[in-house]
Amino acid sequence: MGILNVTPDSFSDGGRFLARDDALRRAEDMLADGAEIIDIGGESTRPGAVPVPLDEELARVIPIVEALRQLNVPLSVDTYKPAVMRAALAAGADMINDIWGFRQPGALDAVREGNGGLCVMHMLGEPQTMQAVEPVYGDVVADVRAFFGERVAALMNAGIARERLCLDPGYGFGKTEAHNFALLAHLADTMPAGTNFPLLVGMSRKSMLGAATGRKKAERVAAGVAAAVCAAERGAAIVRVHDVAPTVDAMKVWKATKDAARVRHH
Ligand code: 7PJ
Repeated sequence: MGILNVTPDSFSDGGRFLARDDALRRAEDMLADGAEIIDIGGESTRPGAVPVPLDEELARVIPIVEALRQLNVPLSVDTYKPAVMRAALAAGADMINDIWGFRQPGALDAVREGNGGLCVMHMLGEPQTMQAVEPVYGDVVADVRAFFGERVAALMNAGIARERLCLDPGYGFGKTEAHNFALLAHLADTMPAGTNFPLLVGMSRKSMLGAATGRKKAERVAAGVAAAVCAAERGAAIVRVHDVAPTVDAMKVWKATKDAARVRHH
């Protein structure tokens, strides 16, 4: 899954049409690099980021969904606002990726109809304040697993088919470095007992990689690729990244190794 930010700071400030052409070109590049899903986001959810008004998020995201449909690649929209979910699905989005795990009032109703994919992410607290005080868990892996169990039940009670869901531990969203690496090391254990949902992970350029390597955001590509391999080895089905080409190369090597491991006679 290639990340396509459509926030003003991610584009040359040349107005909506330039932004649209820019986004289309970036999406095409990610497809050429091997991305199989494009995740479009109109609001930065970085720790401390200021929320974007609804009208502004719609104006950023919906024209990009419409413009990218011609690429015939699954389109995901990263939003927690029910009105954006509805508009994105109506415009042809294939998936809604919600950092709030469909907990905002109206979110379940917004996605109930249709058969779009839904990514249920774990977050402790909210983006403005989640990293302001040290996040506390009993057992972070068990707590995330319990959260997933509760959200899956809520979604299914709303009449949403389980086949539409994937789960994401939400790296960096109300977690310390130790929490993030525990959730990577024990990724498969975040799955509620007896279930087998696809797992999505997003560690690309995040602070956990900086904590492990001492590197700044722009220098975390290799660290992110290593994290993606660790996640794939532990059962991740979808890896959400900025740096598609090196990640796809790594996934090809991981897959070739996995395939060879199944062959007993050599
Ligand atoms: C995530 C996300 C993530 C999912 C962001 C960033 C912050 N969606 N949206 N998982 N992170 N599903 O990319 O640094 O980890 S925005």
